[in-house]
Amino acid sequence: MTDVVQRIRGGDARALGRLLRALDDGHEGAVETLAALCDGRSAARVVGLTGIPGAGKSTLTACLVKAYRDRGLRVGVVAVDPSSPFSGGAILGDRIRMQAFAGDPDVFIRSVATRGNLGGLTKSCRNVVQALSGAGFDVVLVETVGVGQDEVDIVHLAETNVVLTLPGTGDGVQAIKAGLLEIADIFVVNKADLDGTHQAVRQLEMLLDLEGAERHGWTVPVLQTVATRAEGIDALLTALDGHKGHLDNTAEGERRGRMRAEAELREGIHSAIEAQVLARVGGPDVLERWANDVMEGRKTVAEIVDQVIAAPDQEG
Ligand SMILES: Nc1nc2c(ncn2[C@@H]2O[C@H](COP(=O)(O)OP(=O)(O)OP(=O)(O)O)[C@@H](O)[C@H]2O)c(=O)[nH]1
Ligand SMILES: [Mg+2]
Repeated sequence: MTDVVQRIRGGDARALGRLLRALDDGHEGAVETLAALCDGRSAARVVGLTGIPGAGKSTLTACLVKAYRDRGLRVGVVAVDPSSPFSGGAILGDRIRMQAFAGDPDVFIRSVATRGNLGGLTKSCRNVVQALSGAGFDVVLVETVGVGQDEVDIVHLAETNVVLTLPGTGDGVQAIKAGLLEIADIFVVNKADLDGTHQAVRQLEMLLDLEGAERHGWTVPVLQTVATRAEGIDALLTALDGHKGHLDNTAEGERRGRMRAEAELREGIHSAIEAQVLARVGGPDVLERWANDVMEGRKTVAEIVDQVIAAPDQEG
């Protein structure tokens, strides 16, 4: 076992942070270190928190961190792009909220940015989730806004997905439009201190009824929380435990595990082939030149793709 692996398992947060950076930067040996770290380790419980901007995901995440810490569990948090243009300044709020856990070696928080993430957002998040598992964290909470394909992919990293909405202005429906109805294992109407909570809950329950509330033997509950006052957290934990039990005791857990493995394989193959093909035609820099060709109408994307696929191996 390498020194790094030993240090990370021993709770060295800096070593863990360095490994995560090395993975993002594609440093040599990083993938092997991750594999060694995860070797023989049981996977962490991964819970996704998704919902429209400002629904209270970060506030609720902080509540869950505290609740799991009270159970004596080690908790990791992956926040996808907390600096999203929607949230305007929310990152400061996140910092303040998470300050409560500063200095707690059993809480590890990592932000993953959407922009400038060449290796792919999902891959980057998966690396963090896996590294946290290997490092011995019991629970990993993944916060994402859940809009756009990348983020919808990310929700598949979690075993259980909590979808947040908030009362009023038809936002509940908005979340569903964003394709979140299908991925919700638990619905939470947060900000239940505001007017319209009851309607929002009813609206969601009706939508779930319409699509047949039973999914592989699981009935999606619609809960209410006031994250700023840590209200409703016990019921949420109970629902999370219930869903975990459902996954463990039915074929659903295995089905989802297989789906996750399949997605990871597809992604791995995709990036390996891309790297191979680009290396054959002279490296990733050619993309810029080709993009210009497309922009200026010299070639179509289809023509370039055909040409790339047909290109012979370069010597050396
Ligand atoms: N009234 C009320 N406000 C809340 C509640 N939960 C969170 N808030 C407030 O709502 C705002 C947004 O909360 P966040 O936790 O940052 O929401 P978020 O979903 O993480 O937001 P983004 O990450 O920007 O998408 C903050 O000002 C919170 O204090 C709640 O239960 N009731
Ligand atoms: Mg947030």
